[in-house]
Parts: sequence; C-alpha cells; structure tokens
Amino acid sequence: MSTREERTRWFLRDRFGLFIHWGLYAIPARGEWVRGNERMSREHYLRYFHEFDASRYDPKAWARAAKQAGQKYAVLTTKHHDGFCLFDSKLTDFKATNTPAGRDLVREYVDAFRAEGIAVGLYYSLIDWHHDDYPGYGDKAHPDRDNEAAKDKPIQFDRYLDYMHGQVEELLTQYGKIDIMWFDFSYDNMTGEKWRATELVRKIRSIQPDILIDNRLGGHIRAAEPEEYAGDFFSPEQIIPPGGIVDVNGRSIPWEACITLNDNWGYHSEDRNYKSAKQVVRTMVECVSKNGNLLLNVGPDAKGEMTRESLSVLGEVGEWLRLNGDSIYGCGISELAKPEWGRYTQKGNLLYAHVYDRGIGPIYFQGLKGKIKKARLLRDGTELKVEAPWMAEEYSDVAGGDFITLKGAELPDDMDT
Ligand code: FUL
Repeated sequence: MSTREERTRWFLRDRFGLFIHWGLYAIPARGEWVRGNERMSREHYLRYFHEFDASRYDPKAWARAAKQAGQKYAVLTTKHHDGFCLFDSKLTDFKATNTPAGRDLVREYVDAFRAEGIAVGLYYSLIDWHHDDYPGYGDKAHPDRDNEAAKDKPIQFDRYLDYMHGQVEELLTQYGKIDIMWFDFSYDNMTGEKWRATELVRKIRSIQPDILIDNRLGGHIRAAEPEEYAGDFFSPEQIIPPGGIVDVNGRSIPWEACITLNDNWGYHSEDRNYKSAKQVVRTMVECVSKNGNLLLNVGPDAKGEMTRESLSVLGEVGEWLRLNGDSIYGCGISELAKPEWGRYTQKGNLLYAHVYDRGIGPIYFQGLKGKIKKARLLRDGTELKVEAPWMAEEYSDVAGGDFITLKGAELPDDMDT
C-alpha cells in the first residue's frame, strides 16, 4: 500500500483546487445549511426535490472554467448534510435521478473533469438530515427531530452506518478512478470509530489504493498517528493556519485551506461579497508560502450555472497563474523569514519573491548577500538588476542582504509581481 508521502505527492505539487457546493439548497438560495438553519420540515424541503431540474448543468463548462483558472483538482458535494444525492445511489430514492433532472450528475462531473485532465474529488457528508437512522446534529440541524413524533422514533445508527459505507462504496466503484474522498465532518464525540472509520478507510483503500482522504473522519493526523483513519491531509476551513501545520516532530503535514469565494458555500442569491482576484491570488500565495493548498469554493445556482462574478474572478486568477504559475505549482515554504514587502515561495534553489509592497526603494533580500545568481521578472522574463545601489552597500553589509532594482518605477502587477 502506498504511504501518505507517496499519495500526496501530486496534491502538494498541484496546490490549487475548485470546491463546488451544489444541491437542492441552491433553489431557496440561502446557503447549503438552509434546511437546518430554518428548521424546514421534510415536506417543505421535498418541494425542492420535485423541482430540481439542473437545466443548465454543464459540467464541461465548469471543467473548462477550472482549467482556465489554473485549478488542477476539484471536489464536488455528492451528498451534503441535507442527505440529497447528486448520484444514482441504489440505497436511496432521495437522489438526482428521481428529480426532474433525471440523471446521474456525479457521473457527468467526473467525466467532464477527467477529460480536462483535472483530478477528481468527491465530498460526502457524514451528517444526514434526511436519513431516519441519523441521530441528528444538534436540534437545529435536524429539523425532523424537533417534531414530537420523530423524536420518539427508535434510531438504529448502525443502519445509517451501513447506508453511509454502502454509498461510499458506490461512489468509489462506479466512476473509475477517484483522487480525493472528502468527508464532512466529525463533531463532539461523533468521531473516528463512531463512523466505523477503520473499517471504512480499509474498504476505501482496498478499492482505490491511491486515493487521498481528508481528516474529517476524525483522526489526529497531527500527532503522527497510524495512517488508518487519520487522513492524508488537514482541512482548515476559512482560515490559513498561521504557522502552517506540523506534526509532533515538527515536520510539515499536507494541508488544504478550503475557502469560499463569497460568504457562502452553497448558492446564496443575495451574497455579493465576492473576494477579488487579488485577494484570491494572495490567499493562494499565503497557503503555498506555508506549504499548503487552496481549495476555492463556488456555489452554482439552482439551474447549475456558476455566477458571473465567480467566473470572472476565476478567469482573472487564471490569467495571473498563466504568467506566474511557476511560483505556485511545485512550490512550498522557503527557509527564509517572511520578507517585509510580501511573501516567498520556493522550489529547490529557485526563490520566488511575491512583491506586494515595493515601497520607494529597491527590494531588499535579507540574508541573501552574494547568494543571488540572477533575478528575473516571472511574468515576462525581464532581467532584473541585483545590486547594492548608492549608499545601500553600507547597509547591505550590516544587514547581510542584497538589493534588487526593478526597472521602471511601478510594480508591473498590483496583485502580486
Ligand atoms: C462545513 C459544512 O458544514 C459546510 O456546509 C461546508 O460544507 C464546509 C466545507 O464544511 O463544515
């Protein structure tokens, strides 16, 4: 069996992925938690099930957008907390094939992304507000448990676990090679063996030996536990861990920050708070400068289209990556301290200086005196001068740095040069 180090090699090289939250909740358009947050009854929610037609679902267009954005892998919600399945599961009727959409939407997603050479991940929620044998995650999150009749229903949790394990098996046997299994999530004492995690992970690895599994089944990857269900990578949500993530021995652990493009995972029709391309680029650089990945989320609308704003930001980020991708793919943390003017990423003896704030003078490279063989502007290959300008020599000697003079007074790119 492959080791975590072998399995994660491509992942640590590829650095940038697309997260897609899509399901029935795109119809009420108030985010993917809408059923739980608003305590919607099953009946109310079923309205969306009878209406979901995915009439503009074109995963090839999604895949093209991801490719142009420079994203190397994708993760789609095959089932979120509401329990609705985008795939044709034999184990439930609550699935896309039984809606007006009438087709297996996961199959089309997998095929489209594969065809663009993008690695394919599947998100699967451990929480399930639809399944009768799911105990609920807090009152708020399981509306059915709020009504008296449902409260007294005896629950056989093992039945749910059989169902959940069975669906994972379906997902991993029916769509060819899958690159990432993204579980969501453990909480309180619902963690690890409560999900029969060892059994589940063994099964997953026997079907797809090289698949990556996130850490949300509840393992403690950090404590260098056995790899059983500890997972292959950490999944910090809406944050970038300040010092990256290291294990008990101080070694860097693979991680991926998942971050929304606006303020919601699932489609929210009133949420216009989109991050700019500049913010996304800098977030991605921040992750890579700490040895992490960025999984950037978009929430397509009820018909299946990504919003204009999402597509436009993805396009701009892609244009930046087209010119500057060498400073992201295959790169990681630098041993040098974070510079005052921006960030470093590094690949072997190539150091990438992401200049955010040039200030008024030349750019100073602390600790690199005499070590810079040459410097080039990444976006167009322009030669940059490495020198100690007048007066700087003296300070350079004191501080042990070199100065790089950029030709021209302006930074060529306001996002990140
Ligand atoms: C969370 C979920 O509850 C959110 O809805 C979202 O899927 C996020 C990625 O994980 O914990």
